[in-house]
Formats: sequence, C-alpha cells, structure tokens
Amino acid sequence: MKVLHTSDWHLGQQFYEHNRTQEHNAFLSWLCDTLAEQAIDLLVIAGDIYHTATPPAYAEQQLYTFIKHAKASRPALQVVIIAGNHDSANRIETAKPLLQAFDTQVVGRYNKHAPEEVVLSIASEQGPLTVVAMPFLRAGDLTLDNQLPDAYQQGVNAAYHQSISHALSIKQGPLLVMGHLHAKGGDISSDSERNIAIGGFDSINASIFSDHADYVALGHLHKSQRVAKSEFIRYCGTPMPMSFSERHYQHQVLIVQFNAQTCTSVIPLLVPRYQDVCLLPEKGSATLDELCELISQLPSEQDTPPLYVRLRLNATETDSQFRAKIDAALAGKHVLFCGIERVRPNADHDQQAQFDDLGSVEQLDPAQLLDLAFKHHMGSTEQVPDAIQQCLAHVLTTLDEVDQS
Ligand SMILES: [Mn+2]
Repeated sequence: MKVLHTSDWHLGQQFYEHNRTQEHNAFLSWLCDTLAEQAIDLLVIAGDIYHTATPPAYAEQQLYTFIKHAKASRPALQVVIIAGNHDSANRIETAKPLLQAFDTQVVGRYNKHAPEEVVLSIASEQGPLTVVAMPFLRAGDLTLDNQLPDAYQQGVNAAYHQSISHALSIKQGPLLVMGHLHAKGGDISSDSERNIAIGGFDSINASIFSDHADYVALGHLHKSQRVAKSEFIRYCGTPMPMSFSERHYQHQVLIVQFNAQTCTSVIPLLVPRYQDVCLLPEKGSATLDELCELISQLPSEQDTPPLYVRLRLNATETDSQFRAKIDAALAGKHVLFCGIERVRPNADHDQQAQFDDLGSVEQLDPAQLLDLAFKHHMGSTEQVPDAIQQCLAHVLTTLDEVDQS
C-alpha cells in the first residue's frame, strides 16, 4: 500500500494579514495531481488542517472541495484526518457522516473510555493496513495524576498504549500510528509553532509509539524530520512557509510504501513553492537608504504571484519619516508587505529582533519566552530551575482546560 503523509496545512491562515487562499489552492491542486500520479492508496493528514478552531467558511470549503477533487482524480483513494492543537476537536468532526461517503475518516477527539474509536481498519486492493489515528491530546482528554511532575506525559503515554494495544489485538497488515504532538528529538522551526507546549511543558518521548508501529506519521513541527533517529517515525512538516525562518527550507510531503508486513521506504516529495518569502536584507540590518535601494530592486511586474517581504531596519536609524519613505519605495512593487523589524546592530540579532517586534513575541511559545526572560534577568548562563518550569506548565495546562470547557 502506498501512503502520502502530510500535515499542518493551516487552512484559513493569514500570513502577516495577507490571505493565503491562492497559495493553499495551488498546494491542494498540486496534491490532487500527485495523488493520481503516485497512485496513492491512503492520504493521512496529521493535524492542524485549519489555523484556528473557528476557521473561515472559505477554509472549510477548501478542504471539502479538495476531497471531492481528490476522489475524482484518484477514485481508489482513502483519507484519514486527525485534529491538531489548532483545530477544534468537535468542529472538525461536523462533516464526518458526509465525508465517510468519500472514504474519508476524521478523528477529532480521543475518548479515554473508548480507545478503540481511534483505531481504523483500512482495506485496499493492495491489502489491509491498521491505523491508530490519535488526534492532539488535551489535558481534559486524559486521565491525569496531578501528583506526578510529568502527569501530562504519563497521560499521553497511557492513551497511546491503550489504543495501540487495541490495534494490535485486531491488527491486519502493517500498523501505522498517527499523532499530533511534540516528540523528543524533533527540531523546532524557530518562530512558527506557537502553543507548542500547551498542555505539557516537555516533549513526549518517542518510545510511546511502541516497537509494533511500522510507521509513525506525525504533525505539529513545521520542518520535515526523523524522530529519535528512526527512519519510520517522521514529521513531514508543513507544505508552505509558516514563518520567515522557513524561507530556505524545502517544504515536502512523504511517500510511504508498505508491503504486506511492514514499511519498506519513505521518500520525500518536494512541494513547489507558489509564493516566495524574502527578508531584506537577508542578514543583519540595513539603513533606511540601503533598504529603499533594496526595495527598488524588487519586481513590479504582475506576471507571477507576489513575494512576501519583511524589512530589517537598523534600530539606530533616527529618521522619523522612515515609514513614509518605505511606503513610497514600496509603491508599485508587486509584493506583500509583512512589516519592519527594528534590528539592533551587534546585539544577539535574532533574539533582539524578537523583542523589538510585538508580532514575533506573540509567536514565541511560553517556554521560550520564560527562558529568554529568565536569561535576561539572571544572566545568560543561568538555566530556568525545574520548579519554575513546572509552575509554568501547570498554569498552561489549567488555562488550556479553561479554554476547552
Ligand atoms: Mn500544531
């Protein structure tokens, strides 16, 4: 059986206030063609289909239109979708009965009293496959022993253990486990995975997927990567840039081949980039005059989709008219303007830029923010004590529960 693994579409996302509908459409149309060309039997989407729990109507329509087109171009296709932390567990299941008619299964929430509900048996002409479709786990979905410092991790562990045990008891063919979480050993894209630690401060150890899983299809981290050095525990990453830090990264989906017993190969397939992202200047910062000169070299022609452009202005620049001058330089340019960072020369560049721009502070996850604030006050070599980290984790878990109720 041939599986295509993708995740983190974030349909409905605005990139610095710019609508991304066309970009998403370009990806979905490429994916439709790819499903047919590659003769994919099963498409697995490992969470964060939408960017928010209440996606705009056009984003929901994009998903449904895609499924309709995908089934038309590849009639044998089956689809499994799990909810990520950005998705609403309930809302994503709304169309479940209708989607079943298109061989599409959606799992929004894990029910700890019915772990078998996340276990799916997929039958195809190529033989059977058993799937554990585990959505993002919120503290409220789990049995938590709050006496334990790692109560959330233990709860996640138990949920995977119970559902995988059930899968093994009915298993036919290889076992594919899906999840949306931060597994240990994963490399984080610096600024685009907010809320990453909600519900659990630390990442989850990859051993929870058990030795019985033939392939683990993960979502949540935005760069494709192996977990715990395993060929078969993978993040596929988002199909398009979610932040300027991903500007040089090649977004991809993974083609996963199974024989009757196990996973035999995992091959990345690069997603063509529809709209490029560009930082001006690429490194460091520029004076106002230098920036205006760089902007003058940007394209004015309308024949390709516009570039996303973010500017890095030297913080020592004192011209109070800088915004008006930049606006004038940008006039007529075929670009989507994504703001100005004030960058202090010689400062620890990336960190400093984050604090000069409230937009990027918002994109830090709470753990990173605590770490930066602690270092700022206590000296750069100090580590945040465990007790303080756990205190923050507790606050986040509680907030998340309030959010869910
Ligand atoms: Mn996520």
